[in-house]
Amino acid sequence: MSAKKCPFSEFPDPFTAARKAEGIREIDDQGDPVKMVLGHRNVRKSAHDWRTFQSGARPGRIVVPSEVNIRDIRQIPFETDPPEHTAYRALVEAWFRRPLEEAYEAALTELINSELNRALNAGAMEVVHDFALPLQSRALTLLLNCPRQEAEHWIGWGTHVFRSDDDPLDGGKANQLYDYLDAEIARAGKDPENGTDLYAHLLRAEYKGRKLTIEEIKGVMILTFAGGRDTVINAVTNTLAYFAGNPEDLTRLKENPDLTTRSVEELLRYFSPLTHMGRVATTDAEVSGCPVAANTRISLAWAAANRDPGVFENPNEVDIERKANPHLSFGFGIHKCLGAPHARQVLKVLINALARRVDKIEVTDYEDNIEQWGEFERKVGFHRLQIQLS
Ligand code: EMZ
Repeated sequence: MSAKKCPFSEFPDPFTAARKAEGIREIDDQGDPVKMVLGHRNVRKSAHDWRTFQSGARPGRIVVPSEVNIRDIRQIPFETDPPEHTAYRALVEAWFRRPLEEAYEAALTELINSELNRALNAGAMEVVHDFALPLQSRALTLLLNCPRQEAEHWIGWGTHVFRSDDDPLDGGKANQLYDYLDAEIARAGKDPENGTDLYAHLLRAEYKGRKLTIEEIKGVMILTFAGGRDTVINAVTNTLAYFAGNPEDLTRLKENPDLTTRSVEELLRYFSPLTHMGRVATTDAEVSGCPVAANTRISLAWAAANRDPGVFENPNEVDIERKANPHLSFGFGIHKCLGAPHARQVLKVLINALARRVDKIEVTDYEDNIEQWGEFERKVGFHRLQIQLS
């Protein structure tokens, strides 16, 4: 759809040839290989088959890069399987759908508008650290239903809770989140009956006829902090880069705000903020004609599936009016992203605010964030995106 091509707003698909050839490709991850599943159909099929491809192996093992060496707390419900998964998920499902309520959307709109005021007043800014990170952190206070002020503390943790600039697996860094959560759970534990935040909600919850343990509560909270951090930051940053490179689409949204919902889905498909997520085979299996041995890992490459030409016409083009859009950016099956309603609202409100209030976004400098997965190099976002806004 977009006529003009700008290098900064392009997110090329590195999987085209391998997806077409075998549809699966093995990569090494710290000596524990992963077979990346690349085609839309097989990604969905494997995600659906939770009996064969499990999530509740050792904590950290389904994440790629594996986090087994830096944490032993199970993230919940993410690293569990049925029947536990079903029961855990039931405890948090309604809470994570609160973003769809009117009052939540109104608060998010106020929040995002004030972030945008700040940006417009400044004129120039670095999007990743000065816009996306504070926006993600402050918006998260709505999901936790905790004081906005808490975010100031989280902003200091940077764009990822388990990764730092020089260490992609920073166990020491994880401890600051864990210590913070211990203190917050203890605080909420003083008056769980009257608390209105997510901690109090979890402290009151009944799991199979008993209260959750502190370890379980921590498991849910770690996921809440970690799962939607770099992903949302990338989605927000990439959205600004996209409209900088494709101003005609911002104009179309100004003229037709009804396109917002479809734009959100299409940008999510195109950006695929989470490249893939692993599973561990419980038995010898076969995917895309390739044997997968018991106790080895596959990964469900959402990003590759989202560019499958068998499912998406012109998969490498952004079409903000794209109709059928069965993208897998939030995963698929029973583990489908819990934070999706929140993330979708953030993008919807952001795009609305940009369309109403911004005339021009100009990129003055940038540094791509390129992930390396075996032979594949994938741009997932930016380390730095300097823009001018008016
Ligand atoms: C895990 C993961 C969840 C993991 C949906 O993704 O996000 C990653 O960023 C974290 O490192 O621990 O929470």
